[in-house]
Amino acid sequence: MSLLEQYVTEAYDKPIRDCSEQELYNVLIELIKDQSQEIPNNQTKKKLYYFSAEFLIGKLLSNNLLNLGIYDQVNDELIAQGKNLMDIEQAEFEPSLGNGGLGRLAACFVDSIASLGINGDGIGLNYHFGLFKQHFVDNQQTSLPDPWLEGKNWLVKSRRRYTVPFNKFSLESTLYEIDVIGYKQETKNRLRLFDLDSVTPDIIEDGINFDKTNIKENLTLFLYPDDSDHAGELLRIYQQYFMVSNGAQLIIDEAKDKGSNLHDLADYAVIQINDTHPAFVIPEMIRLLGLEGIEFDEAIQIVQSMTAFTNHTILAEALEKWPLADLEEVVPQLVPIIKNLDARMKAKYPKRPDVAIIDENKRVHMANIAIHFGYSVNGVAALHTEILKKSELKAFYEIYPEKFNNKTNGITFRRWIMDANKELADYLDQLIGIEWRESHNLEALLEHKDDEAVIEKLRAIKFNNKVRLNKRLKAMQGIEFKEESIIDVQIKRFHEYKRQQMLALYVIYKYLDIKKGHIPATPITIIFGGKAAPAYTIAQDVIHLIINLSEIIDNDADVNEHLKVIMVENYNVTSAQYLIPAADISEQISLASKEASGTGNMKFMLNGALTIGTEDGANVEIHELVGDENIYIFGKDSDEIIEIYANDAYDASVYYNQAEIKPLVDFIISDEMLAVGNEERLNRLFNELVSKDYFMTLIDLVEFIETKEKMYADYEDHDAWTKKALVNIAKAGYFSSDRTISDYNRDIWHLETHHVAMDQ
Ligand code: DL6
Repeated sequence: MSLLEQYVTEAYDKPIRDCSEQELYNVLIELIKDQSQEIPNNQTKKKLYYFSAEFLIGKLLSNNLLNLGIYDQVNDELIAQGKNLMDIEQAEFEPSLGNGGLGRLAACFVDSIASLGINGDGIGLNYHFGLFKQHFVDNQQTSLPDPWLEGKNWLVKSRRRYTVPFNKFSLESTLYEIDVIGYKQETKNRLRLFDLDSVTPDIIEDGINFDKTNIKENLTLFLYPDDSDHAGELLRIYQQYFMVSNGAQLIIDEAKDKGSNLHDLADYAVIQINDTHPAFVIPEMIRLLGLEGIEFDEAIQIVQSMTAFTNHTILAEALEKWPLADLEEVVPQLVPIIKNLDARMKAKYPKRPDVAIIDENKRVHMANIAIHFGYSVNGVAALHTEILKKSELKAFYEIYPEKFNNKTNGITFRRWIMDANKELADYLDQLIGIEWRESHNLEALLEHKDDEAVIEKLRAIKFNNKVRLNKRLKAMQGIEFKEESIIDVQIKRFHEYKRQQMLALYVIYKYLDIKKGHIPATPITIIFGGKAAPAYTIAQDVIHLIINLSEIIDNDADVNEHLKVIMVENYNVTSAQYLIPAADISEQISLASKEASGTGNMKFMLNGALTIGTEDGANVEIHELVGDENIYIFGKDSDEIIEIYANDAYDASVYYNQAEIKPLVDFIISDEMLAVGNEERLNRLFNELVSKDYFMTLIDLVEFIETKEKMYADYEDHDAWTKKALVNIAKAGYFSSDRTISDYNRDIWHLETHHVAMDQ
């Protein structure tokens, strides 16, 4: 009897073929958890603690089977019994513990850290309802709780509990852990998520609204609760402190268990702060070391020598600044420490208010704490790091040039090709051998660039992935597209700088052009996916515009045979795993200088989609790798955009009045649009675009349209197109997160590894 049969018999006393998908899921999760329990935790002396508000891990069933090395065995057995893993995985709820790129990066990183045999755990919070579940009503986004904890999940309750002191009360935490099984590794790591037993859904009123003042009952309900009012701001501070205080207590305990006297804590632990949300770990660790009898000056030194910071954005709004008064209200014990750190920096740099921790408005700059009192600051793509050095963090770069380094982001190939695109992965095995599964080096594929059979097979795989996506969209949203169409995808958080509104204006262009009788040679399907923050009105207006466009086009018999627009509901990691392998075109069209890196761009490339993009974030590095002929670059570059901002030289109305642009923008408030849409939302979006347009949608619009038209025309030469796709796949190896993590480890963490570092 196989292991799976044993588990099935014990749980349900019937053969595999008679079990439901749900029953098989229940059995498999237990089987995997038991197998993973057999694997010892990585016990090397020094350990990385990766602190992050988000870990967007996605479903884990397939990924864990893959990393345990039993995917094929289990899948074959299931197939023999008339079952398959993809159907079974439908029973798994996707953990909703992240928002976008930052959280997904953290998930790729924990996978790579474990797969390289590095001792490193993720530290975060166990949000019961995640970010939110997106649901469309009247062509608009609504937000609902996302109850991912229902049913069987991967969490294992630990016996560790800590007391976290707040101003008016203390809270005792519960720790849940998810095993992170590295790819074919002998040891494992953990994702450690702190929670509170008293948190309850009972206080949710409607949608995602709840009493923000009831901390004991709301603390870990949602990720990024609305902080547009005072109570919301305080709640964010409660969450952040709860995460870091628990994490810091855990670090001290684990180091002591291994024999640390805490003076040598930096020999046992290194902390990576993922963006500013966990930056309170610095004053908290100093405070805790003080309680352990370590002098203040020494505590600062210890913490500084073990803490590194990653910046993920140059948008000022995301560089958190908390009012000192809020900290007095929530965590008064941190205030004297932060004031002391601030006073030290003001004494050292008296003429540099731009590097102060507490500014003249008594706001605490979280990034500034992390930069002064950490030993490393990194950006996430070459261009991003240069922009940090030249402008956003210039003042700090002048003081601490040695702290700055770049770590271009990466993606885990285990999820983003081996799991998401099994047919392509298996075909690559046949073509270039299986070494790529460990090395992630796919360059050998280039030798097959002129092999017609290979080109044909790659196209067939792409088509099969379109069929797979179509089935899913039909099941999830009752939507179908033409499988022979060109699939053009923009999936990411909704934000004006990412310029989904520019692609929506292109849709309007194409719609009007088809109405004029210009029929595309191949039908076009343009797919959007992503959530807009509930307090971000304009981003929601853009979603509304897209859904309206989709309705107008669907109902227009002149156009619907040739153009389809789809807005994927509740876009998440699972839907990305269907969308990316099916895509022909990857939309990476942010305003240059604003996208720190992007990681979707890398996933599309790896799966053979061609990028249309600006010279922004990691697009620049993709461009360098694949060469001009295998990517479609357009628009102003980052130097030009930075200069325009510096001179306040953008006037949206000048662009709006151009003959090519005006009809497209006017269509937003046309009778046709107003017949299906909400007047207030559409007017607001129109006015924003013509009078403000802070992220310069219109500046690149004409060039964007020309580039898209060229791209669609090029698609008609299927062989030439697929050759370009092949080059993209072959060059994607650099963007493996194993390479990124090897770089972090080589330059920042200096931890033991049980895997030969990748040679790129
Ligand atoms: O570094 C991961 C990811 C980048 O790829 C994206 O370019 C960037 O937008 C994203 N940053 C954030 C910042 N969030 N906050 N707060 O998500 O990080």
